[in-house]
Amino acid sequence: MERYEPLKIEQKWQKIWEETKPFRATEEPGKPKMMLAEMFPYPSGAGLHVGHVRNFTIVDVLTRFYTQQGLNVLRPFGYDTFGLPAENYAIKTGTAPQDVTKTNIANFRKQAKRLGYAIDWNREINTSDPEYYKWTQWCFLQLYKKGLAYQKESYQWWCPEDQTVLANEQVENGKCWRCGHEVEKKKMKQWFFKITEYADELLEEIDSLEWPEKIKTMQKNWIGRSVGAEIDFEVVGGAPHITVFTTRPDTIYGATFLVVAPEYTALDSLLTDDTREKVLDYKATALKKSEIERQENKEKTGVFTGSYAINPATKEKIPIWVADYVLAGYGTGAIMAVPAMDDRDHEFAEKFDLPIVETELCDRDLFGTPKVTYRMRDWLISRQRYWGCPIPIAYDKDGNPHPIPEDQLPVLIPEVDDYKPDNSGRSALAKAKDWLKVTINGEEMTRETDTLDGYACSSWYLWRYASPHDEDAAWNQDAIKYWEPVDYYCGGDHAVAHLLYIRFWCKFFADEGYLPFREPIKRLLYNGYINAPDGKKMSKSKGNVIDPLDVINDGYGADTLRTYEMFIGPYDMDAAWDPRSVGGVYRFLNRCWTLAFATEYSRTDKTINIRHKTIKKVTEDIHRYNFNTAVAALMEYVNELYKSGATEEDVITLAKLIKPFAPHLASEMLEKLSADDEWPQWDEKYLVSDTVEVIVQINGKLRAKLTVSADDLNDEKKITNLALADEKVQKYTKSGVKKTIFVPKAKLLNIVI
Ligand code: ANZ
Repeated sequence: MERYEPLKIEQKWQKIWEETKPFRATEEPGKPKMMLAEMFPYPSGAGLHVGHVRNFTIVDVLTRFYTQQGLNVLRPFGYDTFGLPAENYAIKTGTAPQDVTKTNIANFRKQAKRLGYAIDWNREINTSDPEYYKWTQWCFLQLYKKGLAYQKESYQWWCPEDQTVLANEQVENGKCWRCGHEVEKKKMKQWFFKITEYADELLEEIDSLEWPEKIKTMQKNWIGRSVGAEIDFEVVGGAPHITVFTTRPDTIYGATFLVVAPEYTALDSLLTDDTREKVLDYKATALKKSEIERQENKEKTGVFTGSYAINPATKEKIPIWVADYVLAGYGTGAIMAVPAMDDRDHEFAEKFDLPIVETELCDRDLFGTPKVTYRMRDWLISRQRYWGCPIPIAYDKDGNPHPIPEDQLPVLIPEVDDYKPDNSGRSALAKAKDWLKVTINGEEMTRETDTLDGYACSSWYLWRYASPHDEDAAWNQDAIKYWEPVDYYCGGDHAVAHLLYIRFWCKFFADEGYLPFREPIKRLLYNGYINAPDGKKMSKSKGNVIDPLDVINDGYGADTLRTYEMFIGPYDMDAAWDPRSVGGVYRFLNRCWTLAFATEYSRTDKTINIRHKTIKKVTEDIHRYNFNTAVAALMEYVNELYKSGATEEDVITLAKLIKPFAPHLASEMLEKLSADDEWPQWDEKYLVSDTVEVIVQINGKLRAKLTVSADDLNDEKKITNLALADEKVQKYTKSGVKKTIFVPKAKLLNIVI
């Protein structure tokens, strides 16, 4: 080869890796392990985008780095394949989601291979593969057996466009996260996982994790622990009493009215013929608002129910109102309003002319019973979708749910002709008439037609990676003990939902004896987004999307793309794509190639200091995830080698250090130099920087010479202190120093006495 030809080099090494499978991982008891994974992608039809490449390359850099350091490394790969895009496409075109998924996975796999990732392709998983979702169903049944999967009738966010229920975190500003359509509230029977059972532990163990503080705080706020009391208020006229949740039971003497949420279950019992219509109108309006809107600091709204309660402290009759600033799913959905103490209540009292009474505080424990409440709700998991994991439940004649026996798993997704949900909002599974019928213990039953939230499928996939082909268990005990918990997990999304759900399942399965650890992910890297060159989000409609495969095929190659995406900025910050900088990285790799293939090596080792300095810098930077500065240090090193002349050892070191970023080029260089890829070590003795001599004059006469580090020439204070501490200087300065003048260029310090 006469010049750097990335496409040729990359093809050669990818073929070698395909054949020799160097990234296959097997348990080696006694040898230290390292497991790394990215948040597995949804394989969309559009293929990999630059965001995937950033995410995957971070994991790849760490994978190769630790492999070169001699650890037993596992880096698997998978696809999160259930979900709406494939189903919507199926509804539109009639193509089976199974087929679309297969095509998309093949494309993703090809592209990931084209990027040279060090993946153990023997551990590839796909959540819509029956071999996989059989075990998702098994997981559901374990939760069901322990009462942690249950059904409840409740108001749910409903997207009329997608015809599906949405969880709270899938509603963004009152709109569906997928399609952007305004959402509504609808009362339905739904399946939930009882994540609240683990609220305390989920909260307490956050601090032990090596996760970004930002994510830890988001999870804490999401769980939202609140310590207070529940207090019962009798209702005048015999309607059921109202229980309020308060964090300030000591303010009860100032409670001059009660407020219940519009969704309050016993609302009807509070209404009178005079108030009913007005209250129900109000309720209808309130149901259309999102919780976020209801908590915004807008003018308060509300109506009087017509009923009164008795304040157990003052024994006074106080009115009961309904208002949407009280939320249904929090606490008990009812509050005691203390307008003298609480701003929201104060505003409400002023607007509706309700009494505001200043009182003394009482003992917190006088009224009610202590109670801890969480902002987090149970996890709503049923979806009225076809393209999801079927919930393994069937109903008898009376409508009672029964689990599908484990030996009848998987409950396969039936083929249908038409993927549209039926008019009642049930998924297309309801149209598979034969499939619907099932016999359990000799009794005819009807299958559940809801499927599981995709987050259920991703709540255990990291454990499947330990033994992806196990036919007898979701995960193998020996394998999981060796490989997990995951050492590094990298993604740029799902700070709360996925990362909380997987922690919840981990704790549950640890309690059941299936996992030997209680936290699934030791270290989390939360990477930033890559934006278009104009700084805007990349999107097809704006026509500003950079296709990573174009960058490769334009001749730059995968190594340039990978190295560029690590160089683009701190990994956890958003960054804008810069085509000129891509060219710069390409030229840098070109220079590396030239050093290995078209350079006469220098025989004097003038670069020993910078070589050791670079080894240290790159090693420590990768440890601290400072991938961008590691690349910058390598660029500086190459500049220095061009200036001072490179030895063979310099170039071998360069190839080893650059291998995590540009593995094809590095492999080519190491082959040429007949060197292995073992990570190089630095020796501290070469790290001292050059020294210079500073002349010290006292009243114009030379009195001393100081030997200082060249870096210290920028530090006037340090040089002055060194001089004043010098024995020879001190002989002359006993009478005191009037002033000092330092001239760095002349390496001269003047002392006036
Ligand atoms: C009386 C009171 C007096 C309150 C006072 C606060 C201050 P956190 O800290 O967020 O848990 N509250 C209770 N349930 C509610 C609901 N479903 N919707 C809206 N507000 C609700 O807040 C708990 C406090 O928020 C509770 O304590 C209650 O008001 C209100 F000086 O009760 B407090």
